[in-house]
Amino acid sequence: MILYNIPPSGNCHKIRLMLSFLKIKYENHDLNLAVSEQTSNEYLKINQFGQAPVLDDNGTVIRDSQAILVYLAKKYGGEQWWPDDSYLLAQIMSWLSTTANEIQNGPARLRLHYKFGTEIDFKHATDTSNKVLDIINIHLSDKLWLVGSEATIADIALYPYLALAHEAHIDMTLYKHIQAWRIRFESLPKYLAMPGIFNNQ
Ligand SMILES: N[C@@H](CCC(=O)N[C@@H](CS)C(=O)NCC(=O)O)C(=O)O
Repeated sequence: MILYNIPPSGNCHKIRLMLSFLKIKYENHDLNLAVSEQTSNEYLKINQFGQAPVLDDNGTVIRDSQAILVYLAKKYGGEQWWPDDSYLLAQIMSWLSTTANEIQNGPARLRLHYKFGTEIDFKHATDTSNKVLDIINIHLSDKLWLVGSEATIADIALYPYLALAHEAHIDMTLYKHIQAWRIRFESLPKYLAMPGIFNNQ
């Protein structure tokens, strides 16, 4: 199995976490952004969007962090990571959608701006971020995990950009239920950090 990876990417970190939780060994391929490897002809054959993460599981190639989480959960995860119950699965998928939309367009975009200098629609990113963080915080006020009684790929999908929110200049002390969830998540066996997560909390 090969993971096409960008080290500071929260999207890639979802997959690094999932592979660690599942104790799957893999070969890591860091994309060389300095030479725009992500837009090289060779890489565009792997992912025409020119993005990471991509997982190559013995010739089965999957792009998009949410899709890769689903693939790994279903193929290698068992009942905890891919529950049989339709409603549980639907709830997990709803949080994967939230990650791909509101988290990506809110906290992740703000981080892109502050950490990497990308120009963004600041008001839209801030409004999106405030709204989604409030919703998640209230959702977690009476729950240990986003869905059901154990960590699922919904938690993995949300974790990196919430844990990196200080790099987006977001004051996470406002969201105490997210902070408590974050500590629970970081106590899971085989949890893996990434640079930035434990700086300046
Ligand atoms: N929807 C995709 C988004 C992937 C994405 O935006 N990847 C970024 C890193 S976080 C990337 O590859 N950026 C390189 C570029 O766009 O040049 C996913 O969830 O995997």
